[in-house]
Amino acid sequence: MEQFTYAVTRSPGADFAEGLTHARLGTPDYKLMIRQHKDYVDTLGTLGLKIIELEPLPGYPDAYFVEDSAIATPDVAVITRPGARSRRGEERVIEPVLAQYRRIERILAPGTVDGGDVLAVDGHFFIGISNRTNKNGAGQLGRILEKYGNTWSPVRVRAGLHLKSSVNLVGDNTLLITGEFADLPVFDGYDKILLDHGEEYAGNTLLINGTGIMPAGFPKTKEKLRATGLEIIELDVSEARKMDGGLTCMSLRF
Ligand code: CIR
Repeated sequence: MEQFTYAVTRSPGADFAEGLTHARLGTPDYKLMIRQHKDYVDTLGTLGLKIIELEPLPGYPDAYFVEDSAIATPDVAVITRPGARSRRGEERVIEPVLAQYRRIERILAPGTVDGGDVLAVDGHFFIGISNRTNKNGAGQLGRILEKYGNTWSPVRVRAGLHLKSSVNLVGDNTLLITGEFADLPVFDGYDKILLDHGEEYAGNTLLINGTGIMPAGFPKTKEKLRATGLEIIELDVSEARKMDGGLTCMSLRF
């Protein structure tokens, strides 16, 4: 299982509630968002990650969802071309940060990729084709990853914003997955923990060097994950959820 050393994070700006969302969960609260974000960053630090914390990016209210602007592997950082127009430009700011640690490659127009659509499992990359990541972008990313010795498969994202809204790695060979994705042949051969109806949001659980960080308030999923022997930390991410985001989106691990 990939071990992470670094996490890039960015504090949410005071304009964060102007970001894109379909969640219809109400207006988020800035103070609470900042507190929850701090808990999140502190937790990553507690788990041993070195935090590369960036300042808010004025004019880019979604920029604290740093996961979307790059894909970092042990060998390369691929700078994306975000699928949402309002987010284009975030990638230009992340590039010089990652260039200090990794060789850089880029997704070029007309390709689009959001990092939230890219799930890495031991050198294999599932790349979601979604409203944000198009076929051209997925193909570009796949070819770059192949150059560095990885394999990939495309997955049509039929539900949720991104692939990782619904599918995530929670063990060596174990996926936490919603019903919409569980039967796809592309995921044959993996052990699967199926999310219960009403707990789909918990699919956005983040595995950091053997510990699972899951959103608070999903007891059935917590029980299922605990039963695998996984150490679990719960975090309240209610305000990021109102902006269609969650635990994986708020950091870029490598
Ligand atoms: C957006 O719509 O782009 C942001 N409001 C949410 C992005 C969440 N990112 C992720 O799941 N990787």
